Amino acid sequence: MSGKFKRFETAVIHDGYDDRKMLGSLTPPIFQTSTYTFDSAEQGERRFRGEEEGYMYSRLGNPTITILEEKMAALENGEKGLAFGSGMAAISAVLVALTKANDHILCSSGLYGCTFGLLSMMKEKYNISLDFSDMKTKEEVRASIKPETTVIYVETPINPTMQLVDLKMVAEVAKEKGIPVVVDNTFSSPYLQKPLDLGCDVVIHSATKYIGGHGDVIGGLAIGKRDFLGKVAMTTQKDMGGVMSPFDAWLLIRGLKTLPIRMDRHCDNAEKLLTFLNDHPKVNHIYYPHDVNNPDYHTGKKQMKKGGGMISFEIKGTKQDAQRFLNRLSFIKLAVSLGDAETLIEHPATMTHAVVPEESRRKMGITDQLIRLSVGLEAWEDIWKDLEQSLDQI
Ligand code: LCS
Repeated sequence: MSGKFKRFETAVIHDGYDDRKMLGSLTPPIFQTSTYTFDSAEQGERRFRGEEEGYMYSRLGNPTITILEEKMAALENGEKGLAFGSGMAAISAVLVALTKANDHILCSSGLYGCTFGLLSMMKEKYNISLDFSDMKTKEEVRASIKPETTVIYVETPINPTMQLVDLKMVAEVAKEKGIPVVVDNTFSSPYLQKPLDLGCDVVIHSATKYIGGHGDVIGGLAIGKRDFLGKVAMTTQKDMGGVMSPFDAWLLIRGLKTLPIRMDRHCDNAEKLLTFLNDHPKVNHIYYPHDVNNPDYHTGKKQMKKGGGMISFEIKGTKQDAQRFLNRLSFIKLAVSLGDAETLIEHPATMTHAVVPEESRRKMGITDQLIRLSVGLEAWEDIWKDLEQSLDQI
């Protein structure tokens, strides 16, 4: 851990915050201010020149947000964190900072729908070329790298197919060529997986998910080297302006305190459900990182502390059968997003990944029968009872 505390459970609560500097306030104050006063014109000049530390304007920095950024940097073992108004704001700020017209981006074989949308827009507007690779071996990664490759962008586990990419292996190949590896760590959170420790360069989170954990915030984070994120802060973050609100930072700091406890429960519930789903005659394929039948099982065991709270599976039948199954659930919520206390379920082909053209969707393995389950914190017996009664009706 790069912060004060070695153990995750302590760091998540205490790192990044010093109550002595905040009049003894146990919880961080919300600095609900847009701007900051200067003692003198000269001080204002020094701050804008970067010669003196201090706040100037909340798009350029805010003390509540700084607490969240420092906490996340400590948890991911990074030098610096930056908070954004959404996961997509974080992804776009990082990718625009790392590319220029005519560059090439090498991506994992699947991506969250809006990330795919963003990259498609960059391709169309700036002639940035894209390749998607399974990244199963060093040779496969090397073969996909071009002289104009400036970023390797990886999701693992991949939303929603749960395929995995060996981050250490990809980072080793990228190092040979001096190409930065950006990893979307949303599905794992730093509690389960630490891409920077495996040699990757930038970690991204949709903080909307496990970091917040309560379904009440949209937010994003990027963590990495001080130099690079300092550059992002003063260019694509400052000038495109996708910043977080202080109140949302406060909610995320609060959510983070229970991340290890929540994550343990998400994972334990998922492992229980896996067994029952495996045995149900209406369930076809199951995709889960720590499932022994998963072809990426060894990668999952190597780089993820536990299997996570996300399970995808295919319904035996048609698209209509999959939709009927979703419609007949009782307390499980039919909703996109993930990582909340409530169990959420969705249909990727028509919801989160509807923007991906059908052919690309098929290549990614997103069929009309695929269901994505974000396992919540309820009693697993109740979650299974609800899934089972609906599966039995197909
Ligand atoms: N990265 C991943 C892996 C995601 O799953 C999402 C959102 C994002 C980035 C974008 O984050 P946002 O801007 O929404 O904070 N994923 C969603 C999903 O699977 N269902 O609804 C949103």
